[in-house]
Amino acid sequence: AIPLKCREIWKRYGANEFSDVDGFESQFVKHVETTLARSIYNCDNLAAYQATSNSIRDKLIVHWNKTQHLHTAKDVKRIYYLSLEFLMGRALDNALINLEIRDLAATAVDELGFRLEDILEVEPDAALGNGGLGRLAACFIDSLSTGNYPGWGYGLRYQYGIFSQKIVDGYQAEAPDYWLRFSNPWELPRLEIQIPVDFYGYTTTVKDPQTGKSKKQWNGGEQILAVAYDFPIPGYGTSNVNNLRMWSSKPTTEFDFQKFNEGDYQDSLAQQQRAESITAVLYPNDNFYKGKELRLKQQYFWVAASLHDIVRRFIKTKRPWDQFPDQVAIQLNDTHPTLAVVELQRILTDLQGLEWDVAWSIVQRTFGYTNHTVMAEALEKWPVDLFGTLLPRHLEIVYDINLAFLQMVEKKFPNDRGLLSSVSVIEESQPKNIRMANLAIIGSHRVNGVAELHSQLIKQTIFSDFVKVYGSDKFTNVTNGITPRRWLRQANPGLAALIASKLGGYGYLNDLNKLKGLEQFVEDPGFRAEWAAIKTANKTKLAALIASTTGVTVNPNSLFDVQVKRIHEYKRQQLNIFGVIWRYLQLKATPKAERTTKFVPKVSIFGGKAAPGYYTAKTIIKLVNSVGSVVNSDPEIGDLLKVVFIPDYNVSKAEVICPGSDLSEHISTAGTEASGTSNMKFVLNGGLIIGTVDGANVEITREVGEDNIFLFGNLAEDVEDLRHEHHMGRSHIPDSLVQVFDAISSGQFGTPDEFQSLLDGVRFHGDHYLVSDDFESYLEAQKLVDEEFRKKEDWVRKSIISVANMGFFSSDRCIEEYAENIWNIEPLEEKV
Ligand code: GLG
Repeated sequence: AIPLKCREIWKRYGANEFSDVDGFESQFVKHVETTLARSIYNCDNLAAYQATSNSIRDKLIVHWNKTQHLHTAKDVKRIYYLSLEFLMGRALDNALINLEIRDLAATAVDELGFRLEDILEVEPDAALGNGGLGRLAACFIDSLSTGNYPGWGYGLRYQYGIFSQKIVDGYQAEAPDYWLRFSNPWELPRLEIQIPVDFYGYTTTVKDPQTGKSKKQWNGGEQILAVAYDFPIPGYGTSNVNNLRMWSSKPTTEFDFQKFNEGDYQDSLAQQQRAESITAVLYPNDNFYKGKELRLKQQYFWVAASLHDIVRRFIKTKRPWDQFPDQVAIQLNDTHPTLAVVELQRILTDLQGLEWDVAWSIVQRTFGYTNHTVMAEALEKWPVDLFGTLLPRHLEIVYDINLAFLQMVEKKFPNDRGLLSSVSVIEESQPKNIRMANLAIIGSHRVNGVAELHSQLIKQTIFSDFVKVYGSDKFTNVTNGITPRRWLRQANPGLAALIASKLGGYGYLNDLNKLKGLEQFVEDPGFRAEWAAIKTANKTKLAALIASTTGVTVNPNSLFDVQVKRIHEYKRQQLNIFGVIWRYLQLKATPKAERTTKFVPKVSIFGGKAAPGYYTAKTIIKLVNSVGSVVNSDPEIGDLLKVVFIPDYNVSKAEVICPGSDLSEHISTAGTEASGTSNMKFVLNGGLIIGTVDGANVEITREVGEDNIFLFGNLAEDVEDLRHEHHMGRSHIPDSLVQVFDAISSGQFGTPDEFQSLLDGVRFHGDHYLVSDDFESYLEAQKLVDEEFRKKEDWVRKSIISVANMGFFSSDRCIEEYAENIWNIEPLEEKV
């Protein structure tokens, strides 16, 4: 500690954060001249972005320090959110908004000779996630800070985020996303925090010198260091700043000296590269599991480092182990961090010497598990051999956990072999697998789904046998949400400002139910006109994005119909594009004079990445682009229909796309989309939805009212029967869809061979996603959309009423529910 007599000076100079334009300017110039070693003569937009970010970051760090100090001093319970993905997007604009200094910064950079918009555009997306699951984690940590909850995120600092998508001749091509090309002002490298993580090796039994009892010990084979990088997470309307800690892998020794001395220079570096490869790249699969060893290595590396950190922090409090769950809550974002259950049990028994049962009770009280999908192909299962080679001691512990669990089940349900084999952590297959979801359920005190329907479905389908074992109280629901700071205020400043002008300021941004107050203005024509004008301005902005990324000019007066999300058969972009083809065929078949009275001019907008190895998804992208090139160049059609695929859909593009939609499509086969979160983003920005009765669409309908959403399609409860019908060969393909298929097969949209498998999936291979069953109903709903869109004033009314009723979908509400029902943590606000 610093001697008392020296502390005066510390106090005098400590924590001088700026609070006005002058203060910001002086920080900015200082950073340009010293941090960046540039000057007034060579300060470009990149340097201006970095100087701005560094200035803001300094401010955040001051608050970060205070918040962390407060939490430690008050010795409060913390929530640790473990997620292999944090799809953060850009940080600067968000920080300016949360700190409520956006106007100040805009003025200052303007006085310094820059435009804030240009500076913001320089920042690369932090794209450390695939889709909804990763973006949910990002919204949640924003809400944790905003709600003053003591909480940290733990993730991996991938050097390469999700690939960037190029469209070449209509096909997806992948390019690496090296987002750290320029130094990243939003991370604080904590190079002094280096946690050794072991892999491989073997286990032995040793005598504990203290107790004389024998115990298991893991002798690791390979050791790698986890280095901490901290990302301060500001809250809105609070000075609370939480931490997102991301681990980066590093070799224990820079290189192998012995090999070097023996003249083997190349090989001496091999180990270093091996170590660094662990956090090199994010796996680009969404809702799909692929059992790669490096992925398991990533998972253990991250979990071991994070738990080591959490346990170290707990030990400093000098509390007895039994109080661990009173101080620590850990949420497992999907099964990816399930090894944490095993690792904590190992730490408590092997390293801390606790009895098995005492340790296990601590483990169970600590963890909660969130399930994000019911689809079989997404559930993680690790082959026992691979697992045991990489983590020999953990495999033993998994077997012991499973044994104790199965004994409990056997006692409760004697002789129920079927039950035992379905709930067992070990799948008795060839080869044997470890079912991570089963382990996560057994190791947690609460399991939640992410929307009402989904949480019901997991109880009735994949986890029904666990309901039998534990009762249904262990299972709960927390419907997903989104942060209105990024998804309204940042993405749609015009609409956010209009709302603020009616609701008495921006207070609604962290009390989103206040939006309800907008309903009273629905019948105010002036208000509706302003509302509509903002939508048009946002569509104009989206049209500019479309022009610059696809070269296609679209008319902002057309109906903008958007489907942007990962490309996946269950999300049914194929249903959408088949519908577009149908529309095109209908247009062509209608006499010219009647076309404009029969059809609303429309732009069909697609976007989204396909996993690099997902052939069918890539075929869908190609079909969209092929249809686009035919339709867009058809002189007969003109503005009546345009079809575009916006390449490289990511968070910052979503911020332009969501505010610019009239209609967005959330049309998954009922029962397959756990929640969806972009549905919420679109409605919050005044767009309407066409959708199936699936995921959070159900609750959006409940909130905004049935008149304000276009629902269609079969219900989840009927899906199984329909699939059965298909398998019995009793498929019926409606005539409309036959016509679409014929058009494709005739070569109207390019070489039909490429699309054959897509059509055959529907015609001959069981139509697993029920495209044929829902097609007519989809066309009906689209027809209704056209009719409603013509009634301009009514459409605006629907838009306003919908936004007014979106309060429920704030991620602040989610975090409150988690805090109360699962984590048992309280907010704590730093008083300034
Ligand atoms: C999953 C699901 C989405 C869900 C998201 C967040 O597929 O339906 O909204 O998690 O819970 N992999 C995902 O994106």
